[in-house]
Amino acid sequence: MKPEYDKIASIINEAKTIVILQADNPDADSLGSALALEQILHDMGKDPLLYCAIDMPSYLRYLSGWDRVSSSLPSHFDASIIVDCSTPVLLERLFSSGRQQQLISKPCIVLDHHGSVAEPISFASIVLNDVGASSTGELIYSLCQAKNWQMSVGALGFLMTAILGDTQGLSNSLTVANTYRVLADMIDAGVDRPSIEEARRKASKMPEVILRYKARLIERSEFYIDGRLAVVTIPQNEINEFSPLYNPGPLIQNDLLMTENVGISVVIKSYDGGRITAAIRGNAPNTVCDKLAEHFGGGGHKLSSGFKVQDGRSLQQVKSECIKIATELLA
Ligand SMILES: [Mn+2]
Repeated sequence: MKPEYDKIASIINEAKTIVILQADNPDADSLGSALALEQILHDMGKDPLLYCAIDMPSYLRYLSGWDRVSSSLPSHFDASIIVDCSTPVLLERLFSSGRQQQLISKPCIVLDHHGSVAEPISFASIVLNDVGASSTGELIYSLCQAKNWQMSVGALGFLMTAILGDTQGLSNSLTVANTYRVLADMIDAGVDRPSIEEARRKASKMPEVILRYKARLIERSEFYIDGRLAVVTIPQNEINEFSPLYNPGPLIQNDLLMTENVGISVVIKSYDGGRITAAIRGNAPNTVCDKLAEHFGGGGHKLSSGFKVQDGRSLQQVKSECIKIATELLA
């Protein structure tokens, strides 16, 4: 049993209303984990509430309950659980709203699997951040198992969705032996994996306009370092037009990684007002994504990471810096 489990259990035991927070980059792992925890806590007699500053993207709305996620922090709660995030950088919207004081003043549990971060959540009462878990979903499963907390078939389905999201259907290197064991246990417990997979596939289908947009992204992909680094930049007007329909990163990033020689792909989004974000993905053995992101104050995994810059550096500067640092890291 992990040493953090008892502290987590005591915070939950003493609380009645518990808010579950997702960071400003919700995905299937964070939403699946949040919805699973909502059920698990409800079954324990608690009053769980869901928060995320960002509207749930359309491709996650196949998870029933997504519409219970509120973009405003509840006015009263006894404790909080932050899922799939260990850095305040990704909770920027909450901090800029000025509502963080309430979060800071109550017991706060962090459940994550991203490993070391440049800036940890200083006000967390307990951090369970296990890089050995494929996903926050898998980490929550292990926690509940160890503590004998009841997981309904519905909660297990959400946890399975979380795991399948981060591991891309058990296909990427986040998948560890325990991930298969957990999935097998979930299927034994009655989770219908084919229907979860089908729901995810259906929600991932793109409108025709997105297929055509994908062609444009492919057309303007840039390749550097003898084809080992692929870069696509996305301006604000395209974020406005296409992001609500489909996340441009996943739309193009796998194809970039399936291009011969490409070791790292970077999708850079450039927002009005100077904010620049980047999603970085890698092919083994080019396991330097976390290091590239850390250079810009971001973080993540060896094969999947991201960063955000808003210190006045231009898109061109960020791109040049990316190429320079990637050259060093890949050398
Ligand atoms: Mn995750």
